[in-house]
Amino acid sequence: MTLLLTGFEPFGTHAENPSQDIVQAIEESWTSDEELIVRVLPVEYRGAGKAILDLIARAEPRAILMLGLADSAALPRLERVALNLDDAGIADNAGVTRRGETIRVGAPLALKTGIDLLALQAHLAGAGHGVEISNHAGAYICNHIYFEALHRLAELGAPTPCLFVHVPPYPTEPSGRAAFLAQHAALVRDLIAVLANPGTL
Ligand code: PCA
Repeated sequence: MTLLLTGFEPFGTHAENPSQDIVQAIEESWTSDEELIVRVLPVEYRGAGKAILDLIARAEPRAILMLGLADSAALPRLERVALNLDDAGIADNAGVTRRGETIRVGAPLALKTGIDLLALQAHLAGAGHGVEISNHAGAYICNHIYFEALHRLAELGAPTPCLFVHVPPYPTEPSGRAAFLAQHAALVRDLIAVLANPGTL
């Protein structure tokens, strides 16, 4: 049984994506015996959607944590809900723009993580991590893979803990980057530990 951790490539006007650097830092420093699969996904509706479904099918992860960048975030955001909707003003990295498109016809308009986010937020606060709870992951690629993952797990009837977390952009001061990365890597390690053992909440 494995754990799955994903981040995203840069996109739009962003020359870099901290979610990519955070997951790579975790991969490089992972010492646990438990297998961790780390993937940096393309910022493409089709490519990222296919990648997450393939990973679920092949790896059968026992917990899934997905990270992406939210430009407007001041604190990491625990995303509660994924919408069955692709709708963004910017194209993806393959040049595809989607407006008002249903992801899975016949599926519910929204799906919710099974994780108790209030309990998770309190647990993380106890470990020194300030995080926000968000009810809207947007309607771009992050939301797309979150919806696809939650939908597939529901289809499978799998109780697999699955969470999307948006991280803020890097601080503008270059000197703050190392601390930002260390803080977010520590948060992600704690999140993985909880998702792998949800009874700790
Ligand atoms: N953030 C975008 C897509 C990739 C990423 O890191 C989003 O919020 O959808």
